[in-house]
Amino acid sequence: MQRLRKCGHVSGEDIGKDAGISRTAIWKHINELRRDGYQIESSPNRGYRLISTPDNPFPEEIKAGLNTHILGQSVEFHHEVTSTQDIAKSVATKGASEGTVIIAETQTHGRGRIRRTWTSLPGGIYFSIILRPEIKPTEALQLPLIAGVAAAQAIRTVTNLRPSLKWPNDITLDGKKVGGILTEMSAEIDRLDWVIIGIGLNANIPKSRFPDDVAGIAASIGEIYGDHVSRVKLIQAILTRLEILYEAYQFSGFEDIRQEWKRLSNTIGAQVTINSTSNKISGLAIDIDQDGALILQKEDGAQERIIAGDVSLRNTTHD
Ligand code: BT5
Repeated sequence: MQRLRKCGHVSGEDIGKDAGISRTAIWKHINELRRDGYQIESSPNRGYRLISTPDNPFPEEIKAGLNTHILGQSVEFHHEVTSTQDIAKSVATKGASEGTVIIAETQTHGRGRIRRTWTSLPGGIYFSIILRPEIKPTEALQLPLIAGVAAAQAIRTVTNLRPSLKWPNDITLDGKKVGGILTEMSAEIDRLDWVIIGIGLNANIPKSRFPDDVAGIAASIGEIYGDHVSRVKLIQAILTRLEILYEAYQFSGFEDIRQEWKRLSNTIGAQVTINSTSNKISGLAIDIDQDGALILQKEDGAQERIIAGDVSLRNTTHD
């Protein structure tokens, strides 16, 4: 594949010599690539030529031109999984290195927080990243915010659209949810073993395909962009941004990212209602603190620190 990517025409014989395999084996491999969506021309005299690559998030595609040195050094792709979080957890438990990425074309049991369903139709982006940060478990709330900033910046780089972040883990465009982040971890009392950041983005999913319960709140990046959005480019851009932010975070802490999150957020300064499993409170979202918790000013003026829940924005179009 690398030979095909680099050269114009390359003969079966040359590829065979390089890879130490027969011309028949190469022919079979070329046909497999064609089945995966690679357009490869073949001519009897000149050999094979790569015409176009598919926009499937195959490891080959993600890694081609990816300038990271931790995230995405190891990439696993599956056509269908229960949840990329499940696979990532299983490989993290077996010692997979930091930065390992598990990607799937679809998920049968994609999940959100508190085991809610994440609709994972073909054309979307579903991936999980294994991190092993040297932070305290209490700081883990910062990680989905860091991933949110990376995703928002990446969407902007690839499409020029300007997504907003809704605390704690939604990525929105035009007030609709286009992506979500799920953080799961394994921790001891004072240290984290691994953290898995799961990112789901509605890249190219026609609105008509969303199930009824999601259709009213969700949107697809491609539809807002008005064109097909490259999933490969988006994933590469997220890995690149996330690595930069993650390294800065490990080196100098959360403060700069906290400020950037606030700039990208549609939550701070808004009247909100927070639904959690145990209660519902309303007020003005005034800040996120050093741990990533949301600071709410209630009507009586008292402040409350929120560490989990669903935010709905009141009196705005950003709900
Ligand atoms: C999230 O949870 O937003 C986190 C979603 C994380 C998904 C990724 S995909 C890769 C990795 N593998 C997984 O299994 N998960 C991660 P939460 O804030 O709890 O939001 C869930 C709610 O969002 C649902 O209850 C629906 O209301 C809504 N929802 C479900 N699917 C959606 C979609 N495709 N687009 C927009 N909203 C959706």
